[in-house]
Amino acid sequence: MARKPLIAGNWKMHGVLVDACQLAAGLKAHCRGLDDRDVLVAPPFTVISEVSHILRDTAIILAGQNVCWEGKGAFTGEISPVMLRDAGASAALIGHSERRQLFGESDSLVNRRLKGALQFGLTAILCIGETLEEREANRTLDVLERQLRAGLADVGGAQMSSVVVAYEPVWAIGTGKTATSAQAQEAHAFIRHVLADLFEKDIADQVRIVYGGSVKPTNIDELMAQPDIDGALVGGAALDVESFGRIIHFAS
Ligand code: G2H
Repeated sequence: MARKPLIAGNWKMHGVLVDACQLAAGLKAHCRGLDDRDVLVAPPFTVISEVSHILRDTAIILAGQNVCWEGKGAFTGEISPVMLRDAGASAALIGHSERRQLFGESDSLVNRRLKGALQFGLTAILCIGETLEEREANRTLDVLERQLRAGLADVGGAQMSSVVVAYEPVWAIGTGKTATSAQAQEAHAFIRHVLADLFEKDIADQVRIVYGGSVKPTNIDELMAQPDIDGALVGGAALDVESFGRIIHFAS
């Protein structure tokens, strides 16, 4: 089965309401008539509701940049999957390297968040990726396998239709350095191989694996030409509507 490409924009901690509204309105114009690919944006929590209103008559998917595993409760500072849905989101990024590196999120916490997202009906975008030190020590594949197996622990094959994997090498995030398309393809093929081992080949073949790390209008076409790259998770370039528009319209 052909996998529908997914281009996702992660706005990170950028912009206040006026910027978010402007970006959403611009994005809407760029996505008109595009139905052979999915477009997703992950705005800061505080503006999701307003962005959802602007995008209400489009197919653009909204995501939280993280999510708690519980529907409600005494979890100060967290946002629940129920709240995300209420604000208009249907997906959540989980385990982004900035969460892992700057906020100490462990593989087991990532797994808890992912299971919570699935339980409450969100699509979970599981982010994995190695650091520069790990790559230089030839540990890339070990790290990817560990993060995948731990992140997807106790997840059933039937739930995998609601999971997207994002491969984001930490050394390529916001640094201007992009993995070469060959490096990215190698990692994506390995991820699919691990998924086939964890579930079964048919399921692994259906999971979308997107690449993130300094994706730009100038490298998207080559990345998307790789057989196991099903889309992109874009940070910096997603804040500029023209750049993101060009990325959405990658040459297929
Ligand atoms: C990786 C990516 C988006 P950027 O974090 O998730 O950001 O495109 O700025 O490297």
